[in-house]
Formats: sequence, C-alpha cells, structure tokens
Amino acid sequence: MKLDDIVISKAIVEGFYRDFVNYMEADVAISGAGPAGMTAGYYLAKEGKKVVIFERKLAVGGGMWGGGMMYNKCVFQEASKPILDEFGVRCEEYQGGYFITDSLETISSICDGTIKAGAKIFNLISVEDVMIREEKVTGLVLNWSAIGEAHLHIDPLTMRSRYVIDATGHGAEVAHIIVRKIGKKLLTSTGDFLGERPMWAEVGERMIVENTKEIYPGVYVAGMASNAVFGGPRMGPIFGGMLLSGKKVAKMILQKNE
Ligand code: 48F
Repeated sequence: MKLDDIVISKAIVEGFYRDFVNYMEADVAISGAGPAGMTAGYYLAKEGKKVVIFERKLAVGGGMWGGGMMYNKCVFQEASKPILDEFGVRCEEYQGGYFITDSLETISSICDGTIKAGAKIFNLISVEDVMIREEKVTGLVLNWSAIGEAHLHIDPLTMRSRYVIDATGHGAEVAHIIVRKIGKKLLTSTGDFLGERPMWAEVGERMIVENTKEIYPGVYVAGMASNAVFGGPRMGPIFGGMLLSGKKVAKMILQKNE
C-alpha cells in the first residue's frame, strides 16, 4: 500500500470533526483534565453517562507531572488507595498509610482508565465562558487555547450539557467566570469566591472532599478548585483528596440524575 498524505490529513480532520460534533451535547462537561477532573469523568462514564472533558494544555494531568518540586513522585493516603488500585496504578507503602507512586504512571493510568471507561477528552481547548438559561448553567463556551495565547480576536463555540464540573485546580476558573459575569451568587457563605488558604495537608485533604459540592445551579466543583472556592487550605503534593473529590462529585451527579 502506498501512503497518501491527503488521506492522512482527511482522516485527522474528519475523525476529529465527528468527535467534536458528537460531544457538543453531553450529560456532563468537565473543565480540566487534572486528577480530579479525570477521576470524575471515569466514574461518570463507567455508569454510562456521556462525559466530555476539556483540557487547556497539550497534556492532561494538571499538577501531577512534577510531583513535589520536580521530584516526580506523588503521595497518596490510605483512603485513596482503592481508587489507585481501580486504575491499576502501582504504589509502594512508604510508611504506615503513606503511599508513593510514579507521577507519570499515575497520570497515564488514570487517563487510560478514563478514556477506556468512555469519557472523551479534548486537549488544547480552554473553557472561556458558560452558557446560561433561566439562572442555570447549561453548557460551556470553548475556544482553542492557542487563540487565547496569540491574543487573536476570534469568537468561541458552545456545547450543551446537563451538568458542568469545575475541575480547573487552583484557578477555579468556572467559578470565577460565574462571579464575574453573573454576580456573587455562588453557594458559598458570602456568594463570593472565598479563595484558597495557605498549605496544610491534613486539613486541606479533608476539606477538599467536604467542599466538593454544587456551587451554582448545574455547576459542581471538584479537586483543588473546591478549596479555592470555599476557602480551604492548599495541600501540596499529596493527591489522594483529588481522586476522592473526583469520585464524590461523580456520585453526587449520578444520584441527582436518578
Ligand atoms: O491543577 P490540576 O491538577 O487540578 P486538580 O485536579 O489537582 C490539583 C493538584 O494537581 C495540585 C494540588 C494538590 O496539592 O493542589 O495542584 O484539582 O488540574 C487542573 C487542569 O485544568 C486545566 C489545567 O490546564 C489543568 O490541567 N484548566 C485550567 N483552567 C482551564 C483548564 C480552562 N479554563 N479550560 C480548560 N482547562
């Protein structure tokens, strides 16, 4: 068989176009493919929900690649180990209840599990706005990340979903968009974005699961974004709370949907 460059190009464009059009309507749209967003996507897709994840960067994995200060190991506490096991991530018990993993294996295994469970991940696409109908967020407004970086004045496209998850990490970008465009109407104590507190692993990891909640009709928050919205501490390179938060948000949406 002789390879035809044009067939290769058409395969890419048509294959991508089919996927993109298909995922312009979904049950759940997730902003951010870090550990929390992918774990949420995995548990939702596993239960048959149509899930799409939009990731701004070229690579998924968010803040996991470099472990702590570029030492590419991740720490997980005992409570999150069953999730690591479910994704097939190998870990070593460092000392009672503290498990360490290779960050690259962790990301690639979680990503593989999420995609194989049926969630679709689009990389290089940024969520830049939300769609609103009658006080409920009904979808996301998307643009190529490269368009933003090049400061090109090009309008975005939209997709519709029944639920949105803000899993954008420290930036809590969807929550910020809501406050900026709709007002201080988040389901926090003040309606405003409360902002993350300084590092405290013990409290941060506990609060991140407690703070995994609905923050506006149709919008949930997961992972580090939860503590950023609700004023919890950051926790540094321990990642169990991210997986537990992703699993919790999936369960909340599944229960709501029943
Ligand atoms: O930052 P990130 O890994 O968030 P997470 O899943 O996990 C947090 C930890 O990595 C770490 C931590 C643990 O101590 O605090 O930071 O809560 O992943 C968030 C992903 O969202 C993408 C971003 O590139 C990253 O991969 N992202 C951020 N804003 C947008 C976005 C956006 N507007 N549109 C699309 N993707």
